[in-house]
Amino acid sequence: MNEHAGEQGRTDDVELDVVVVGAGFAGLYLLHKLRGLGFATTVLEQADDVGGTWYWNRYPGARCDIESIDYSYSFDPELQRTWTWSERYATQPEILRYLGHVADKLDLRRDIRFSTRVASAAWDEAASRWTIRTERGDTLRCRFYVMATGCLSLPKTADVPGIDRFRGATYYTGRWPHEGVDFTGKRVAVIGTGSSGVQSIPLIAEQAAELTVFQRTPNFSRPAFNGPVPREKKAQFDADPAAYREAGRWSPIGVPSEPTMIRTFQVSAEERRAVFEGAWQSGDLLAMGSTFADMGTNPEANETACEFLREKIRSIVRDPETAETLCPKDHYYGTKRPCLDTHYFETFNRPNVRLVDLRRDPIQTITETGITTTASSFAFDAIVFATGFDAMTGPIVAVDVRGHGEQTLARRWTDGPRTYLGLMTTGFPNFFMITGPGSPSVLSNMVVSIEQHVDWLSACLDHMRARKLDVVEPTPTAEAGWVQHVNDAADITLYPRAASWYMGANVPGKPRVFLPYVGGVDRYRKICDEVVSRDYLGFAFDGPGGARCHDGVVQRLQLDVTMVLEMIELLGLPPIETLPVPEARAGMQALATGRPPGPDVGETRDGTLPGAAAPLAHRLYRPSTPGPHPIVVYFHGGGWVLGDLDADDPFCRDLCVRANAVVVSVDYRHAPEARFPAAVDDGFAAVRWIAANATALGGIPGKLAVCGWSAGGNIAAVVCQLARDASGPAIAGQVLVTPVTDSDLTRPSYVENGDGYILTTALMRWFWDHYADPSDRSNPKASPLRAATLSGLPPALVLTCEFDPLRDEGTAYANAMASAGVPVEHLACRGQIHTSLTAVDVILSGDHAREAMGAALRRFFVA
Ligand code: N01
Repeated sequence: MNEHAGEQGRTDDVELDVVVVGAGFAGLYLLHKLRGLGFATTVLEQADDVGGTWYWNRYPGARCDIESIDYSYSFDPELQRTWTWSERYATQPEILRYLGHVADKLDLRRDIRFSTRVASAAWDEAASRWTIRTERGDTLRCRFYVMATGCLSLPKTADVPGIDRFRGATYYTGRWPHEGVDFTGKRVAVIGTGSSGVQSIPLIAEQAAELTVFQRTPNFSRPAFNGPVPREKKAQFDADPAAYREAGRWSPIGVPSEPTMIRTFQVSAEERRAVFEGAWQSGDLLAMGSTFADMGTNPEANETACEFLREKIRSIVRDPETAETLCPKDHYYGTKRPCLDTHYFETFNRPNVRLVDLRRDPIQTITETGITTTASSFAFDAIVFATGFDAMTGPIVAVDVRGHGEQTLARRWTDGPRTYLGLMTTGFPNFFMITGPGSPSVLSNMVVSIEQHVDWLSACLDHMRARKLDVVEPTPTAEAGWVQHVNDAADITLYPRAASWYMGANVPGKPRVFLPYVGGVDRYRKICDEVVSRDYLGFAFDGPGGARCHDGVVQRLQLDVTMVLEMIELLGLPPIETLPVPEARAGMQALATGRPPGPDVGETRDGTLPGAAAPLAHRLYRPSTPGPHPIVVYFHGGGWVLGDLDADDPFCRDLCVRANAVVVSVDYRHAPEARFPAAVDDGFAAVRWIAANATALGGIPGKLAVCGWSAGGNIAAVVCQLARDASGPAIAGQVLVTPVTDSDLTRPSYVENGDGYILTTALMRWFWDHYADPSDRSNPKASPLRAATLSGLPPALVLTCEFDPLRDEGTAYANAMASAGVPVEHLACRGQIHTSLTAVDVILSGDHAREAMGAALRRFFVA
């Protein structure tokens, strides 16, 4: 098998184009692809055969948990036609046979050096080459070095004391003996209840005399209902394999699916149960997390799924105490990798199986004869470690990789991995990773993600060759932008809350960083394609063809903002400013239906109050905490033309809860029916009346602040100036959310963001035209930035958004107030658009801004 076995310590004369490490799913396809493009490529593989993870993980019960039809290559239609999976979820031996078959069919073995482990890789700056040294003493020189080493390939060092003392047999699920293990008549311990433990425990229990499972963290698991490939799925695939594969490539997980838009609490408890039961019965790993749109982001929603799954465990496991110990309670569903099993929980009903809860009774030490916990001592003939892997970064930094200036990758990633697209890292030219940290990888069907990376990388090398470019490296700007985006995207989910291997939490001392990219395979693919179409944005090339670099950040919007913009685009709505006003108003109302309602408050009450010319409608929101409360007078957005009491209702609820204040939302008169200065005059009249009637409203006299969004922010700002000039009423503070402060539509933020982010320059012009005559627009009551002085105004929180035409005037107002001596906090919200901050439970990445508003208001009221 290993044609180089007898040639240890050789130095290759041939300069290779590419050296690939690893002959699993990734390395095999990469070799095939690069060879097809005419690149001289060698694969180095530490095992003595192909297979990667499927070579090593031979423990009983090992099988895939993405259906085999999906968990297989798509690049070769003939392979697809001629290979038939025998089961829905193929066993490890069958997957290994498949990879062996692929290697034979494509004649790959001749370019793979087996039993060859890479010891070091160093970038030779002068020659623009990598020098690879193997533990056998071989030296190879190549232009490109690719680690296709897998995300879960380096078993974690077993951090259990006394491990070397044990005189019985020890096994690691990730390094299982090829000849198999016979546990018949043996007393066996299994440590670990992740996927490997969950798959192997039922089979070990069937064989062993006694099995003791040592569980530190219970895991969510559902039955796989394995069997023949489901007829419906096969029919769907066979009908049009190419279309089926394409649907997988453009799906969030890499498996064809129809994501739901329905949120958990939009349906009744009974309906919810039925949906969860359907997911349970499906035997599909991805089904539970896809039941409702907010499973991955809303803790209360996720908890309903967790409780459903716990009830299932309680219904299967007969001993109530054991059942309770097996119920996961310290993490949300999906935040640690869930499992699919075959009779896992049933196994704990067997008389020869017992469960030790390490949270209650931790291991003190492994002894010569067994395991001693704080409460008991157990004797064993064998111990199985199903303790997992140093995931994603482990296999990469395990090799001594040195880039520019001899810097090692391990040192560069001391605080966590930094990559551009999970493909490359700065300082390490011509060094690529397949499914590296910062790519969807382990959150997806790995084979689909592998194929995408291999295709992208091969196209990149081809592009370089065609343009006589020798060296490629990501720019620091592009990498920093991507790292930021990966973290921002994770932060809107529940993932970072769990101590999982996704977070590096399973390896002592490893930095806690969320490792994969949560944006989905489809979005990620789109981003990678965009990078190419923008002349390899963020990559710097050099070579005889010249130096070239289109520097920049590919994904600057927050992930959820992008998703909302895409959804709006799908609706294909006409631009608001092309509509007659009544239609524009009706359109805005229609858009608001079906959005999340915002949090519950103690009470809402609609009424009227005196305006400048006529009574105004208002809605009062009262917190559920005992009053009286301070009062926030709120002015909705809508360019003085659109909007009503319902328009910002979820935002008012959110403000009420976060500030623990009564919020009075005032529906001022709108243009064009009532033009400038009707809206601000109404705003001031309302504030005066509310201040005078604070006690009757359940408020605390003297504790009143104003808040407004967009045109409502304009009203709030003007009201503060009018109150100052009229010597009352006293306003404790102002929260101006992306406010209109000036009528100048030529600032850079208008130029940069005037189109494509919902509030456009054209729409803003339409608003101004409806609201105020040109001659009135420089009046400080229309453009508060132009006031003679801004001193003496109440303390302010001004929020601006990066992709908002109004960004610069908001910033200017914050700066001008600060210069005039007003205490000002300015929160510039990265990656957000004009409509982000009021979109409660829709733009979750705006939560920190809403929290800042609540905190500022609470501060104003204390002062
Ligand atoms: O590893 P894991 P795995 N003392 O890290 C426990 C993929 N995979 O090999 O959670 C006591 O999930 C640890 O406890 P805790 C899949 O992506 C797929 O099972 O850290 N216990 C945990 O229970 C999977 O997620 C398949 O508190 C210790 C367990 O060991 C990933 O590989 C099959 C301990 C480790 O679970 C890893 O799965 C198998 C200690 N010192 C794997 N150290 C398929 O089905 C660790 N543990 C495709």
